[in-house]
Parts: sequence; C-alpha cells; structure tokens
Amino acid sequence: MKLITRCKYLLSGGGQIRSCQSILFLLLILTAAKRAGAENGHGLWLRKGKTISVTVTCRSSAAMVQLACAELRENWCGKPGENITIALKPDKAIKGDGFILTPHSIQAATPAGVLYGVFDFLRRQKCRQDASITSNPSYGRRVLDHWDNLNGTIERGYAGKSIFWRDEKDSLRVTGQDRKLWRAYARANASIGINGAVLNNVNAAPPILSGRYLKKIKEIADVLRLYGVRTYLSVNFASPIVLGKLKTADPLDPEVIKWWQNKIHDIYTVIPDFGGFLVKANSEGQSGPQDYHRTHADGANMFADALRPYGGIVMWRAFVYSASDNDRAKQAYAEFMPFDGQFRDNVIIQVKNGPVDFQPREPFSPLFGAMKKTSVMPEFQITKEYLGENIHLVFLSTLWEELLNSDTYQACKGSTVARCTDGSIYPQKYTAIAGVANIGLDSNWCGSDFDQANWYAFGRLAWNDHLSSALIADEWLKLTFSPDSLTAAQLSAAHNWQNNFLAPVKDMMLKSREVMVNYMMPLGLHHIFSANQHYGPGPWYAPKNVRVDWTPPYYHRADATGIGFGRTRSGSDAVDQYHQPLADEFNGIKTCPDKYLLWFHHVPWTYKMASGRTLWDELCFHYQDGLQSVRNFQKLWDTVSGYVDEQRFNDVQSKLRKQCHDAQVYKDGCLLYFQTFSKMPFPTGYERPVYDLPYLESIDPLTMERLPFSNKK
Ligand code: BDP
Repeated sequence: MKLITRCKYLLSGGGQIRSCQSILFLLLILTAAKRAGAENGHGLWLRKGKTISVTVTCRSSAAMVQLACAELRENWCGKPGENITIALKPDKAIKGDGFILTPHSIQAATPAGVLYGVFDFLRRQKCRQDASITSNPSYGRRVLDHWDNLNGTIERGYAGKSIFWRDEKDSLRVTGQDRKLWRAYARANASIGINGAVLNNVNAAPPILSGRYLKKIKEIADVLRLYGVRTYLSVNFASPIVLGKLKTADPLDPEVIKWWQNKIHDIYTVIPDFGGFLVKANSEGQSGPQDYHRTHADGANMFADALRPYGGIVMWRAFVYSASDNDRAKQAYAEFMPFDGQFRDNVIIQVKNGPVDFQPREPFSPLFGAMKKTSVMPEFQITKEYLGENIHLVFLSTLWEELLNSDTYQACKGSTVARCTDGSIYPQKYTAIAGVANIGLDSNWCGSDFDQANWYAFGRLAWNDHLSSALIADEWLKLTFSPDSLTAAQLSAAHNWQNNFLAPVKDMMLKSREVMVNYMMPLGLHHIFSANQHYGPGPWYAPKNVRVDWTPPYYHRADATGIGFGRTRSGSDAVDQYHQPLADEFNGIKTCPDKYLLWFHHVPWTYKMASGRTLWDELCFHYQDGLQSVRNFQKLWDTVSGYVDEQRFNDVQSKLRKQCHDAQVYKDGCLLYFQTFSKMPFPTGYERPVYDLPYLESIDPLTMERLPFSNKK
C-alpha cells in the first residue's frame, strides 16, 4: 500500500522522474504491488477466475434456481461454449436437498438442492474431480452458531466484531453495506451446504426477542434466505421475566407458556421459515427449568410444543455441569440419560464433541449413541477458543473426523458418532449438526487465512460426514490458493504447484492438530490453560476465589506420585459411561490408548510406556516433537513463497513465528511445572528449556508475552 502511494506520488510529478523509462518501470512495480496486495482473503474459497462462456438451460423460474444458474454462468471454468441443463425434478436417488450431477446436467428436487448442485459442480471443475455423482446431505440442519453479542462483540471471537450486531446508537439500522456482507456470508455458506445460522450468543441477552430486534432479524433473514440459510435464535430462559415482566419463567406455568407462544407467533409472522431456538439452560449461571424444580425435558418440551405448529425445532444444549467435586466429564451424561425418551421429536439435544469442553483432544462424549430414543446433534467449535485462537495454524477437520468416526458400540460394532447422529442408526425426525462460527468483520472473515479452512471443513463434513480430511484439505487449498490469480512469474512455476505447494502444505494441515496436541496437552492432558483466556498455559493456575473445576490442577492432578485425572473404576468411574468394549479398554492402563491415557488414568511418573520410556520421558518427547514440528512448518512455509501472493504469505509466516514462540512457552511452562512434582531430570537428547518457570508464571496468558511490555496480540 505504501509502495502504491509512493508510486502515485512520483507519477503525479512529486518526485524526480526524468525519463519515460523510469515511468514505465514504476508502472510495472505499481501493477505488481497492486497484485501482491490484492489477496486479502475476502474471496474465501470462492475467488473469481476468468469468465468463460457456457449455455445454461433451465425451465424453472424459482428465484433460488435462477440464482444458481447465474452462479454457473459467472463461475464456469470448464470448456468454453458447453451446454448444461438444470432440472428441478425429484428422483428416487435424491434425498432432501441432494442432487445428481452428470458432466452436462444438474438435477435436484428442491431449489436449494439445485444451488448446492451448482456449487458442487463448480468445485469439481476447479478441483478436477469427477462430475458424475449423486450426493445427499448427511444432516438435515447444518448450522453455524454465532456467539455474537448484541453490542457487536463476539464471545470467543478472534476475527473482529460481529457481522450482524454493532454497538452504536444506530445498531439496529441496516445499511446497504450490511446487506452486501450478509449476502456474501450466505453465499459462502451455501457453497459448502450450510443451511442455518443462529444469530446470537448462547449466553443469550433477552432483548433479542424484543420488537426492535425482531425487525432487524427479519432483515437479516430476508438476505440469508436468498441462499437457503435459515435463521435461528438463541434465547434466554428467563425472557418471560426480564422482557415480559412475568413473575416466573416456570415452563409449566400457563402464563409463561402463553408468553412464549405469542413470541413465537410474532417471529413466524415476519419470518415464516424461522428455524427455531438454541437454548443454554442451567449451565454456567444461565437460568433454566431446574430453577423451578422442573427438568430439562419440561423446559425443552415447552418450547417444542410452541414451535411445532410452525415446523420449528429446539436445539437444547447438554453442556451442563455444576461446581461440585463430581467429575465434570460425567455430569452431562448423568443429567440427561434419565430423560432419554421424554423429549418431543422436534427437540434435538446438542452435545459438544467431548465430555468436557472443545479441548485439543478429548474422547467422544458418552451421550453419543447412548440416548437411543432422543435426537442428538454434535456441536463443534470452529472458532479456536482452546486451540490457539486465530494465531495457531490448526486444521480442525482431523479432530472432527476423529470424533465422527469414533465407534460408540452402542447399537452394534460400527455405531460411529456420525451414524448415531445422522439418522443411519436411530430414526430421528430431524438430524442436525452445529459449529460455533469463527466469523467476524475482519477482511478475511476468520482472522487468519488458514482458519477459513475450518469454516470450509465444517460445511463439507456437515454435508457428508464420511469425507476424509485429506480430501477436504486438498479441495480447500486448490480453491483458495490456486495459481490462476498469481503473477506471470509465479504462473510459470505453476506446473510445480502440485508438488511444491499443494502436497507439502496439505501435509502440514493434516498434521497440524496432532502437532498442537503434542506441544499443548499430549497423552490425554486437558484444560491446562491459564485463567479464563484459554490461550496461554497455566498448569499452575489455581487462585483461591476461582471454582476448582475452572482451574488446571483439577484436570491434570499432578502430584508426587504421578499425573492424570483418574476416571477408572477406582477413580470417578467415567469409563462406565461408555459401552463395552470401550469401558474395559479405557479402564485398563495397558489397553487405554496413549492419546487418552492421562484423561482416564492417574499414572506414576516412572510408569513404563509401550515405547519403553518412562511416562515422564514420554511426556517430554511429545512436547519436544510438537515444538519441533512447528519449526518444520515455518521452514516449509518459507519454501512456498513463490506460490502465494505476498499478503497471505506474510500473514501466515508471521503467525507461524508466533505459534513457534507459543509452543516453546507451552513446552517449557508445562514441563518445568510438572518437573516440580516428578523430580525427574530431562532425558538425554531432549532440548533444554529456554525460559524459566518464574518468568513463565508471570507472563500474560492472553499473549504469552512478558507483562507489561506488550499485552496485545
Ligand atoms: C466455554 C466457553 C464459554 C461458552 C461455553 C458454552 O469458554 O465462553 O459460553 O463454553 O459453550 O467453552 O456455553
């Protein structure tokens, strides 16, 4: 940018330009600089290439079908002059919004299906995949949960402020710019099959249901609908009291029921295709039915009955735990299992992937597959609250793939989490999956280029829960970094793109989550973050005035004898919430997979691991491997500079530098602290710490830098 301004200044006669040659030279630099700065990431995986002519034949005049035709014409990148037919016509092979593609046709039973078919067709062209396929969605509702507050901030958001709300006097005003952004957002979602958005934080502010906000919600819904994205809201259980001035929010109270019925009627009057409610009740201080000695089923069913006439659903969260000595990992199962079969068929219990909280690694929540008479949906976190925010490069697809493919054994062998929730095993009237969005006003939407891959991966897996992360990474890289928009010099090197860029960068993405687990919390360690920031390490963090289950020592339980929680039958017995053979497998120290060892077992420091090392040495080498791998990522990224535009190259490079620093802080912080219990020396061949413990304990957990010199990321 500076360079452009400088060139403009010189060209306008402000400098010492004396010859045409110099002007020509400057023009060249100017063009190059413009190109280099052109990729701010706003185009996501939908970057525009050259337009090539194509003839699209379509009989339907439905608005969404016409939109799909326009997408096809404008983004066609196949042979020029081809004829493509679009048909809005049912077929017994098509389910829901699915579609059938042949190299010259796109057929679907619904307008949204046509749109998804077109986007899939275009993706296949760009990624050079076969275009003869029938594709049906795994989940009916594929929803992004925005944890956006009505003042424009985003809880656990790392990509700027909300795209929906803002903290200004005119926060409820809607501008043309807003509509343009919402449209681009809806289009990006549709391009990967996402068809729902919860517009506000699960920690819901009651005013969202007031008439003023409803007007704006209608405006948003009207834009999102163009691309088949339905609007949902998070609601606060206490709204009848706060907003309706009732004395109670008891879900069995006739006045309360009436209040909700009226509210729901108002919503559907202006948003006829409104999706329904997301509810966080009796969790982390939020109000809920238990405040009135009612059950989760009473609460959820009250909403379900009021929403049913309009086809709405209730996504009722199972993220509940109380500040007791009882193992937090066991509480959701203990609270919800007794109500299996008591929920209405338009209630879906929304379960986080792991039993604690979106950690870098957890075993799957034992509720998956166990609730056999209740609809259950997985909840993922796309925003990386516990995985390095928008700084660390972590491709979450492998984490989600691990969860979806986990065998619960609940119905039979092969009862994976995916099959237990997508309707393959249990009949569910509605199937759904949610991801906590990582989207904000940042020009690249997600706060970093590689975090866009996580939005993309969520959509792809929600559409097809059997996709491999390797395929998803391959597609995303081709769409996001394909060489068409590079400079001529870079283009000439494009034939090496596959080997020198695509293959190594894909490999980095696929390893990135395991690498993070290694430098942050290997071998089943979890929740050892400092304070409420969930960014820097804090295995030592245990202030007296903080709930114990919000402090790391509660989770790692390091002492002179060993480390790990102890959830076996001689401990909290969380293992028995799992179906056999998993319960026995997790219970046995020899049979428990290493990756979950310290989740389920309190293990002596000198315990001999399968590798032949002591637990202490094994822990040291995992941290070291993690750090070393980030260094390798840095080296690798430097080799691809010729294949990436300057802006995105530099952004990724500087984030990797910070990630490397942070990995060192994690490695040194955790091991020096645990060493105060193990009292064992660092093994031979292990790289010595570069920081000391007092320094690490004094740094700002938000930045992992020394205070007070810097306290922003
Ligand atoms: C925790 C987050 C908190 C959320 C909560 C939730 O730290 O900000 O409100 O989850 O999911 O992980 O409700």
